[in-house]
Amino acid sequence: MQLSLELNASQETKGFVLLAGYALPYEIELLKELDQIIDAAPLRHMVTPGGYSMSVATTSCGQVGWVSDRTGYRYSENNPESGKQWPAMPEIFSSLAEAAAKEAGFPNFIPDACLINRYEANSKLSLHQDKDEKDFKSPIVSVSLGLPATFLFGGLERKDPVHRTVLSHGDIVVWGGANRLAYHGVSPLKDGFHPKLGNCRINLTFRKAL
Ligand code: MD3
Ligand code: FE
Repeated sequence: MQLSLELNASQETKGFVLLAGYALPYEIELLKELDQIIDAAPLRHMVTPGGYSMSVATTSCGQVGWVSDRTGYRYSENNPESGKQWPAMPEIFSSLAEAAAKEAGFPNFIPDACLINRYEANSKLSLHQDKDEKDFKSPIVSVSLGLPATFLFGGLERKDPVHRTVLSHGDIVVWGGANRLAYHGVSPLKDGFHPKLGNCRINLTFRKAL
């Protein structure tokens, strides 16, 4: 009881709940599933509506996947590259995301989409809001793997001040409530070598998109 009160208090002040190292016990299983997903639905640099190729390479698993092209951003039941459905969300992915959400005070979170982002040296994600999901009441759960990255966390308006936090291998962050629509991004990744993932960072974000 005491613990959950403290968690809620820290979520109130920082805008998110960081569960440091929460995914570490599952890293082998997560990476094995990740390999299979990437085999079936290769990572690729999607094109933005503005015509730029993203420096981050993405793929998805789950009922729907996030896609971007010249016509806009959306969730799609099929991978436009192959016409096939996205790989199913592995049980270890959904159970870990649900457990993390519960820990952060969201006991009813059931993700239907997992967006997978791969960062290499200099890959970045400019400040943006996640607004393509139908349901803003559900939190977003993010699992960081591989090289550390500086995560940028702003407010509800683009001009609001931005805070920085480093996210490392195995960290899980849960973003919900009022901060679900906060501006956020990732600073250009620094070159490096991670024993399990080599020269990249992979981020899994679990969403309720439908
Ligand atoms: C805070 N990904 O895919 S995950 C994205 O590390 C994205 O790859 C980042 O932003 C990454 O859209 C950050 C954490 C995250 C996701 C959604 C949020 C943080 C958020 C929505 C609101 C506030
Ligand atoms: Fe985002």
